[in-house]
Amino acid sequence: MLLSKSFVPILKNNPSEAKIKSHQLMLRVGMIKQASAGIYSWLPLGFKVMKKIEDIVRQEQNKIGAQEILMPTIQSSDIWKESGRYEDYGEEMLRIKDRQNREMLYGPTNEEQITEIFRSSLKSYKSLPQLLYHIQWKFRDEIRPRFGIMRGREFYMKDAYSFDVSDEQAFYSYNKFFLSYLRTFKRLELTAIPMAADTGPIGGNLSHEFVILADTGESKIFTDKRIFDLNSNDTELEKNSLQLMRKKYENYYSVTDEKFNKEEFEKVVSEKNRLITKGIEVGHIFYFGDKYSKAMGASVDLPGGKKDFVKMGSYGIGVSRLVGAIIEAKYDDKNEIMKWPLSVAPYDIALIPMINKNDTSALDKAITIYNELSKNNIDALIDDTEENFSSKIKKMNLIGAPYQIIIGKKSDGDLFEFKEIGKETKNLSLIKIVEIIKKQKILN
Ligand code: P5A
Repeated sequence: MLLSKSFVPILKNNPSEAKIKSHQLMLRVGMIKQASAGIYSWLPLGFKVMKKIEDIVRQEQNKIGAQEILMPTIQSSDIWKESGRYEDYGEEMLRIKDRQNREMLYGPTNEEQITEIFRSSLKSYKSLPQLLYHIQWKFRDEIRPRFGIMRGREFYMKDAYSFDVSDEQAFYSYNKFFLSYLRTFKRLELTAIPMAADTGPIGGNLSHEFVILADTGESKIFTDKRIFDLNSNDTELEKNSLQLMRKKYENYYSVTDEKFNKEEFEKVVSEKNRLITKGIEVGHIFYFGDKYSKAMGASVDLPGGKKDFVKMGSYGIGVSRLVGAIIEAKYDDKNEIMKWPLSVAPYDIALIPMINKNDTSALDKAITIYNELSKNNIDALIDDTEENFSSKIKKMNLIGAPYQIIIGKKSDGDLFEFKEIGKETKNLSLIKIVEIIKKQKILN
């Protein structure tokens, strides 16, 4: 792709309305454009990153056997009246009337809708467990939308729902999502820590928030530092060790402020291991048993002729919020360098030819390199403008493709100036460059 033809409206300076670095960068490189308070259009660069994040989230859901569906954004108020949440949800719910004067709403979450789908489709314990998810826009009329897409009114969420025959089976499903979340965030190069959390309007009494550390985060957290050294691997997906895996995390004190108990914190965490800080909630999982199934009559036949309400949990990931969370974690705002993880980068590599009016040989060379990279499924962005070298580098550092090739006077013959963004330049052949990037892609 040629930069001159891409829709990447870059601003020279940080927009004054943006208070945190993710919001600043997203506006600066034209990833998003505000439509109204807390509501954004996603422009090509931002959209590309969000879709790549969505894909990783999807792959990890599929890996644990969750099945993808798509529920509507607009829901009928009837099901919310059945669960009792129509009134409880309050002002955050965007209520709409259709032309027949029927009360509808823009879904802030989908516990009711999924319970309605389940109860009208499945009747036997033999169909359980069921893990269903969708990735869909939500609307919450937040009182204080802020920090761009971090706390939007309209936002993109992956929400999954589990249906089981017993509490024991349901905890197994809960633990599967717990592990899948650790894996998802790891692939996004984020360290997200599970923290015991409050359940708020979703309900139930077992819940974990997945939080990444950031000064600009809105969640206050209290943890034992040693939790950051834990690592989960795939072999733990086995039934018994899944439970152990969650226990391993729960052995370390780690809670959000609603669950904080000073006395306990000081008793179980030695002073040198205490960490009180802020973080961004990128995911949240809940177990609420039969809260919705009982209120809405979602039951299954058990062996022996009895019936019971299904045991349910729900599991959310803030897909649009993750775009901002990755920037908060990776953007060096002092040096104005963004380095996207290769797995979600808007482009794999930036080609920066030094062009002047009378000599287009560097651009021609860039196009040849581009074609070779394309053949290898490497997505490159060429800066084909006639700006000076330092402003080209500045722009590409903001866009944040993890690799760069500079094509100038020094690139003689088969060797090119290649670098990983923010690091030293090396002179390498194109074959070697392709090999490095392909290898990195496989690791992702
Ligand atoms: C779990 C899935 C739920 O809604 N119901 C279905 C449960 N949980 S939650 O914690 O309320 O939201 C899940 C994740 O969505 C992101 N999120 C937001 N992102 C941007 N702007 C918002 N206003 C917003 N609200 C929630 C968070 O990442 C949260 O963990």
